[in-house]
Amino acid sequence: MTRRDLISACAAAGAAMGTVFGLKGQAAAPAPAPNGPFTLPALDYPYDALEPYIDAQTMQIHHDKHHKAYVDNLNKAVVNYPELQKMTPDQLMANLPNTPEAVRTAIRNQGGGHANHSLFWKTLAKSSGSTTPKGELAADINKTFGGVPALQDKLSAASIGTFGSGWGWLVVDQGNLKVISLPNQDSPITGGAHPVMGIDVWEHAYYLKYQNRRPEYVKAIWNVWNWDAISERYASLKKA
Ligand code: MN3
Repeated sequence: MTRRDLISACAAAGAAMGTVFGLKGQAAAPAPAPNGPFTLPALDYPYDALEPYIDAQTMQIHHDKHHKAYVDNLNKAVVNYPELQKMTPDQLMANLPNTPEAVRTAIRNQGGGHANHSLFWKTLAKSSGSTTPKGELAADINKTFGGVPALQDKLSAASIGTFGSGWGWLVVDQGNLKVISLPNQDSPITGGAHPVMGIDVWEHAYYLKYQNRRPEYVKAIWNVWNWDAISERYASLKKA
């Protein structure tokens, strides 16, 4: 019997078995990913809204593929944990040390990815609205850093200097503005801080347009901040 014959014989036997068990034509697929409780938020703007600073293809893949994968994998991670299913992504991050050990790493990575990107999209905008921080955020940036250019230097340096994949963050920590860098999808919330804005320096965020030129991407992103949304977020964080 040649190899080809063997394969046909096995296929025939398989088909016969399939008929017996009523599985004819049914592909052996893994269990589908649950559709919830976490869902991919829609972008508030078209993929090309941030051109030429962040290109449309990067936005599409970043949102539709990368962020979606975090959501899908988070849903898989919580499938046996009804108490985790009821939490918001931010609550998951705050309670990470108390989550079941079996899924803690998945929650940290996938839940962090979901929380971080959900914030990220909201802090970006096409060029309309305020081009500088407003209100309390503007006042506190001046007080803490000496102005927006100084914040830009500091947050850019923290982002560019992140080794490998991670984020540079502007956070509120104990009532004070601070710039930090965190690896992977670790959330500032797990460390007790509240993210105001962050720069995603995973290569998926910039590689199609900027390749290895991370500093160019980090410089470009300062053209597309949604300062209205970031300032409002800061005001509500201060109130809370
Ligand atoms: Mn990303």
